[in-house]
Amino acid sequence: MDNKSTLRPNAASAPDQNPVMVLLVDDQLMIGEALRRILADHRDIDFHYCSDPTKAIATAKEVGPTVILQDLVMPGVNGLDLVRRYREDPATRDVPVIVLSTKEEPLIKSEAFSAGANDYLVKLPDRLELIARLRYHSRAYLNQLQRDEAYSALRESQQNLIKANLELQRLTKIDGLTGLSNRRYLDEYLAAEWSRTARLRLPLALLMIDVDEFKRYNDTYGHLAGDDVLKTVATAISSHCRRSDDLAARFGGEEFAVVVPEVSRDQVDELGTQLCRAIEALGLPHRASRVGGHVTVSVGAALWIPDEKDSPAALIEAADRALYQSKAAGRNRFTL
Ligand code: GH3
Ligand code: MG
Ligand code: MG
Ligand code: MG
Repeated sequence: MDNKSTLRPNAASAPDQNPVMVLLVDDQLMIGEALRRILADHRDIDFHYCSDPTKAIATAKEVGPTVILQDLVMPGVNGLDLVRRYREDPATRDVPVIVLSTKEEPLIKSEAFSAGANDYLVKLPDRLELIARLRYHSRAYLNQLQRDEAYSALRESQQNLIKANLELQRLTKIDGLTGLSNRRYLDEYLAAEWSRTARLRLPLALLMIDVDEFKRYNDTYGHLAGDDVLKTVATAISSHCRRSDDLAARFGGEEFAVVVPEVSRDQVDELGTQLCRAIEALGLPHRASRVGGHVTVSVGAALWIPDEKDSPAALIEAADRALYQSKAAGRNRFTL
């Protein structure tokens, strides 16, 4: 590439692919005309002119400049105040502003930069320098916009990642078939509640629920129909655990467990009895059941104020023994 052609400012060389949208705000029509002529030959530069400083912001909102050329001395409006207003308005806040002054004056320059200007040129600026600065500021502005977009895309993907992780975390606690908590989370929750209620000297209850004659159900209706029963029973169980501290879980197979902290013996009694009645009342046909014509459950519960020295396994074992008693007594019943 030869140097002369890169330095010659004409449309054909089009050295910059980014569009430069210039807005000149200057009360002197002569300046407007002069700059229009200077910039006319450049295909990448789109020139807009506003001679009325009171309309500068409105015009900027229409034009969407990538760089503003701003006169300082205008009737009725202080150019520096206008620069400050660009900085306050969200539409123009980040648009580069080149202040045009009639003289090279350090104090005015300093004030212009303090007001939020990005650059300073003396009228009438040299054509080459003006174009170079317009392109430079415009490119910096567009690059910044691109970085902002890339940044918000990054933030969005980070937020999606966080959401996905939370969802993953949630899924590790859930039983895939029934949507109740799984055994792993039940153990975790029970251990935590065991310690908490032990510390606070509060009662903790555990209910064990087992579907009656479920092997016969599968044998009669098939495993997939059996899965549907487990889902329906699970929904019925969780609808009876309305207190925020209650936790319903699939213990394994056709067995479920409910952790109920801070509860009285009467309340546990009522919950266990209700669960048996509610599931029988679902009216799910089970013609092979020796308990009756419908799907039923047996429930056992244990309740006491835990001792932190003991393990929650003791509570599970006691609830299991009560469940066995319900089975032995004929099923479809509750034992505490
Ligand atoms: P009981 O009244 O004494 O509880 O009798 P039961 O037949 O329910 O008990 P048993 O332990 O003999 O059989 C449990 C059955 O539950 C056997 C097993 O195939 C079935 N089962 C366990 N998990 C699932 C499951 O995820 N889906 C289906 N469809 N069946 C399951
Ligand atoms: Mg002026
Ligand atoms: Mg069982
Ligand atoms: Mg069973």
